[in-house]
Amino acid sequence: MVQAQLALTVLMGLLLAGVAVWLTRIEDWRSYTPLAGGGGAVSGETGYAHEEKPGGIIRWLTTVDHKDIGVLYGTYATIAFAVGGIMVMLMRAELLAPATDVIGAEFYNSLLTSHGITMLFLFGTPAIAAFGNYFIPLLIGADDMAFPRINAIAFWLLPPGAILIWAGFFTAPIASLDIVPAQTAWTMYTPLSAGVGSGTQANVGVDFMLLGLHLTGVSATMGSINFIATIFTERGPDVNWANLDIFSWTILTQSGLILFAFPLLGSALIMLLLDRNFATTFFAVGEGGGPILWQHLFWFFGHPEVYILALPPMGILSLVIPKFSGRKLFGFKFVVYSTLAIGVLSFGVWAHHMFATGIDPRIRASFMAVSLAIAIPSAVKTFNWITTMWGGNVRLTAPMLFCIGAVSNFIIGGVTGVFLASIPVDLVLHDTYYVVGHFHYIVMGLLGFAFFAGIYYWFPLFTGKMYQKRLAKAHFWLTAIGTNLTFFAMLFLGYLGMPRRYATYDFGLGPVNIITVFHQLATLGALLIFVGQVIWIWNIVQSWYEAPTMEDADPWNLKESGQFTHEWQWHERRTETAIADGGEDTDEETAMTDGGEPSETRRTSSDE
Ligand code: HEM
Ligand SMILES: [Cu+2]
Repeated sequence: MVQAQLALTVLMGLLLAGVAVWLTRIEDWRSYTPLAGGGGAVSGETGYAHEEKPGGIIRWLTTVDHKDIGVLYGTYATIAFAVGGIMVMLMRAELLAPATDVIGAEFYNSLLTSHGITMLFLFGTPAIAAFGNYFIPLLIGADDMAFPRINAIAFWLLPPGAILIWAGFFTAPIASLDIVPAQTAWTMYTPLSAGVGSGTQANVGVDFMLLGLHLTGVSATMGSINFIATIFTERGPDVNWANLDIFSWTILTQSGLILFAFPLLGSALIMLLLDRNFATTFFAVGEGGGPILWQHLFWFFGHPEVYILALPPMGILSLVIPKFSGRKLFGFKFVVYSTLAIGVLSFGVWAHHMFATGIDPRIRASFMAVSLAIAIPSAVKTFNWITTMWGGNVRLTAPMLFCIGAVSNFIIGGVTGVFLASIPVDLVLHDTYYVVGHFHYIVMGLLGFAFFAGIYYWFPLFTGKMYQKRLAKAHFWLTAIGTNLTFFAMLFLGYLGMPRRYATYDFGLGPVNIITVFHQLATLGALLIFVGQVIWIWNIVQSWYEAPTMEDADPWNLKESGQFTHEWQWHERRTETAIADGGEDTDEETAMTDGGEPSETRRTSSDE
């Protein structure tokens, strides 16, 4: 034992020495950062600072350029989306029939836990950070984020976070390690997750997951500080509070929410880790705060978290819808006010997740009132989106289709939320599939759709190319039909009394036949969504590599309606320099090592 530890220590020492040697051998790696040589980030010329970008993998490991970091976040989020999606396909396969006959209950529980955590923490937040990093500096006319290095650190905390969160799946096959994935569900309710006593989750896999979550929380907090500092201090000379774009407003509000919510999650996670490993009794039954304390702490973070995820996608909708309606966003000011109102109110509703726990009915009623109130600013946004389209010159491009889909889904998600916010209804529907249907209408129906709207809208800016429109429409219709099939079926399942988080519904009571049909419809819908996403990936990758480069920097005819905003102006400058440079026939090889972004290469070469 001692010898093994000694050997391990020596090995780790050698590894560290190796890393140190490797770092010194990378020739002058400091010069790759924008602040080197007199502060590139504050120099007037955008692009100048990144002249010395190294090629290949080193570039991506050392980059502090906001656009590169945006790409890293985006790639990371896409991988997490795929992992979470494959997990849920296995779960849907299990639910095709009442008995547990496909993957087994324990594995189902592990997948359920990881699916939720993956989609919220490894996909949702990073996907928003991808848009934020790439576009906020362009939208507000900044050269980069306020703290480029902190930006890079925030991203690089995420891969270890994912490895820890998924650790149990890698180690489970090695029986001697005895580390299995957590089965706590994403809410990690105690006493189940406290791991004290029989029948609870004492396995080290849970500790790994908690530590991984902690890393993602630190990452999100660092990112939010960066966004706040950037939007406050790095705006270009012609950008002020009165004409700040709507997406930046939502990112600013969201960052404020993160700043108050995520540190609280971090503290709660530490308390849980202490309860698990150091015999403290914060959440112990009958002592300390008890399991209800965990629920308060978790949901004080958890409800703001749902708006942390929802506000920036709402910002994307507010930004894209006017572009394809040929007119300005209706009631811009009120959309901003409603964003701020949601931000404030979202900290006053957390106990609507705890209506069924037996908390004081008077407290419960006040949470019901605030929860109903938060529907008002949400509805203000919805009406503003609809009024913007009303009588406008609507063009049904792929981004616009996804926007309309997102608004429609959000209406169903929001209305079901209002149902759940009223105590008597919630007491019937709590912990049924109705809740699952409600929040998936929002997380898939609003967030997912808004992300796709943003991706298609900015794809020409990002790659200088156009996606294949037919495939994009196929992607939309498969996703729209699949989403509504899956999650509307879940609303019915909830009414039928199907509890959530079960691997089986072979209960021997209740209308099992009808429940089976709705579960099968939900699985069919999930399959449609899955096929849609395969088409999406194919479209993006193939168009990126093979579509011809566009010379027109205004693919959406934004100039016509006077909406050729900052980021497109930047794109136009870039396109023009590239063409003046005769850069079209850039060597394919360099384009590839540059991360498949040929226009980037051309810009750099034109700067030299
Ligand atoms: C119109 C505003 C909304 C209202 C009034 C509302 C209300 C509620 C209520 C009362 C519950 C608890 C149901 C239960 O467990 O019995 C709930 C659950 C949930 N809501 Fe909403 N909601 C709203 C919007 C949103 C948004 C925008 C999101 C996500 C971005 C969201 C995500 C969730 C999630 C994830 C859960 C389930 C948490 C869990 O137990 O795992 N909701 N909602
Ligand atoms: Cu909530």
